[in-house]
Amino acid sequence: MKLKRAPLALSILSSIALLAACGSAPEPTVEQTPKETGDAFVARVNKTFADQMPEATSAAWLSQTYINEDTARVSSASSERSLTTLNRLVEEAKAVEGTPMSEASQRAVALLKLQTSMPAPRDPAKLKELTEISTKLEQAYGAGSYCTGEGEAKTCRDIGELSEVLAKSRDPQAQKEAWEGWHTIAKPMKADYQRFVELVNEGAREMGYENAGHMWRSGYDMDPAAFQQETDRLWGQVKPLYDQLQCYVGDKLVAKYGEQGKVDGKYLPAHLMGNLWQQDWGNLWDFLQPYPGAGDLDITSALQAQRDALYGEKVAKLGSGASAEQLVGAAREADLAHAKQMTQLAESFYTGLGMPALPESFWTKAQFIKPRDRDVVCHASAWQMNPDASDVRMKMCIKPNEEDLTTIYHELGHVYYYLAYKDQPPMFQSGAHDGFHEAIGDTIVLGMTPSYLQSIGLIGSATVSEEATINAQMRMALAKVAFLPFGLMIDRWRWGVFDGSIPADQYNKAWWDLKAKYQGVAPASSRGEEFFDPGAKYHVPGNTPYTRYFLSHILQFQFYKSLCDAAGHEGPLHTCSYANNEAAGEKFWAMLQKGQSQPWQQTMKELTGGEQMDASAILDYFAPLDAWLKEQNQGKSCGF
Ligand code: X8Z
Ligand code: ZN
Repeated sequence: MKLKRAPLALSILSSIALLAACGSAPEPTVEQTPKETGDAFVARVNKTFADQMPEATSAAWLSQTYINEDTARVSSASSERSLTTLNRLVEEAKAVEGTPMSEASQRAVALLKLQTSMPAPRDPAKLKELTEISTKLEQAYGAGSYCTGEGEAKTCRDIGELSEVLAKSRDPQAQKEAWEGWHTIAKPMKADYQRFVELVNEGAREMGYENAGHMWRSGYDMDPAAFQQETDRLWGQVKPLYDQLQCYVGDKLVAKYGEQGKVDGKYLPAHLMGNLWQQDWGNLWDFLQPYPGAGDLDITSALQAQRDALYGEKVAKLGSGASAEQLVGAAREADLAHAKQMTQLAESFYTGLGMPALPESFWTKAQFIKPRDRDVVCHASAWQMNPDASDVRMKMCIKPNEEDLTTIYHELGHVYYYLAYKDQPPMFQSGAHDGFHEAIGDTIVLGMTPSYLQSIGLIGSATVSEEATINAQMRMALAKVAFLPFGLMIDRWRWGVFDGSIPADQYNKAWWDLKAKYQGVAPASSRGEEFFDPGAKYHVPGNTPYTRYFLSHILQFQFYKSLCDAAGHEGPLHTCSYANNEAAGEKFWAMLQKGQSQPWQQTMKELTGGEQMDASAILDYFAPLDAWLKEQNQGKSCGF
């Protein structure tokens, strides 16, 4: 995740270089106060962002890794300063708009207003209120836990523990309780969120947008209305594949749970999907795998066994007289050592492509596992702390399972983007668009074929058979295809909230209408307006735009295909691994280095040869599974 776009930055030197590159500005006459040229203005903006960045990122890091009132105060104050500065610069930019300046400066000026996803009102009191609400919402999510019982008997479970129930328990009652339990944390957020919407809309309007959603859609080097249509077009391309998967899975749920396996005979029940938000169905592998035993893909068991072995070694060293406290300490040490080991594994994929090793400070400053002594935001994120990217971090609460392993690859994708574009001026230190940023690590994950997994010792053997292929495809589809409509619906909801077509007294109804429409998912019992279910998903209280993930799930297959071409792969797309291929690595790195310095269409062209986002690569990849699903679903009543 990109930071809440606390402005990014680079060095003063590069700002001066930018200044020297200009030359088209008119000489000021003697009588006039010298007017700042567009190029000089952009250089000043870059320097301002560079100067602010370390303090702003440290304040945000603290408020997410030590949740308390003090860090909330410091973080809100810091974001108040950054947003006030941004508003001032946006105002000052008007003086240079339309005057002669370099192409790069023109682009920078056009991008200035989009430096935050939280446009703030000019009124200082409202701006302050907005930063406080935003910190409060994010910390409330991070500290969220579900408690039952009273007094001595009171027990609380956090997001990790509740997620574990959905992943592992197959008792519908226990799953429903865990799912509903987590959603209780969001109820108190509703009033704050409503106010948040009013405030960001005011900020967006003052910057010349219709509302905050319109502003979000304006960040794609194309007309915002055309962008919205683009997302519809892409969804139209992949929907038939999703529908097949939804039908197959619904059937399996009914086979497992009987009538409770579907809601109203067609929807997937929200609490039975192995994930709090039904965005990834991989945890249901035990009863969804097409051919049990065809190809061993149980990565979670392998990781768990590695971690347990580390723990065993530490316990053995302690000897038979170890105290309970020492054993707890040994478990913590094993958790941390193993989490770092998982991260090194991910790093080795990147270095295998010729990319640099992570800086030493990454290993001491990142948060790998959940601290025991305080609340933190466990939702995974990657951080560029300073303009020269000498301090880059990841923040996770890693557990030894497949989902977290792939999330590490995802986060390192962000980190490698930071490292690659560090020499761009601050204004261009960003993804070609936000979907690109989200797609990097996932493109790496697509290169983790069964034979690669075998080569790194995570699976015993990479079976080659048609059945093993379908198994491997299903494993990928439960993560990637299941995600697609979820990636779309979150911002369909927020765009409606921001433009007023979803009023506050219909927040929850609209949420579930969209979940039904796009995902074919429904809650087991009714969720009225007393709930605020959107708040139970990090990106809503965290105010992270979400369409980026939908785009990423299309783009990563396009990127994968290009890297496979660069690696000289022949044969079906899904069999390609470009691991350790330096030609693929060079092509990837060249794209990352461009950052946001040019329209994404150009960057796309340089990597893929085309200028459009397009779903043909993902469809090509899943062609074997698609054919198989159609056969399985024949004669069944599909559709929702
Ligand atoms: O939020 C994330 C990353 C951080 S950018 C862990 N993702 C989305 C989510 O968890 O909802 C990655 C996939 C989708
Ligand atoms: Zn991400």
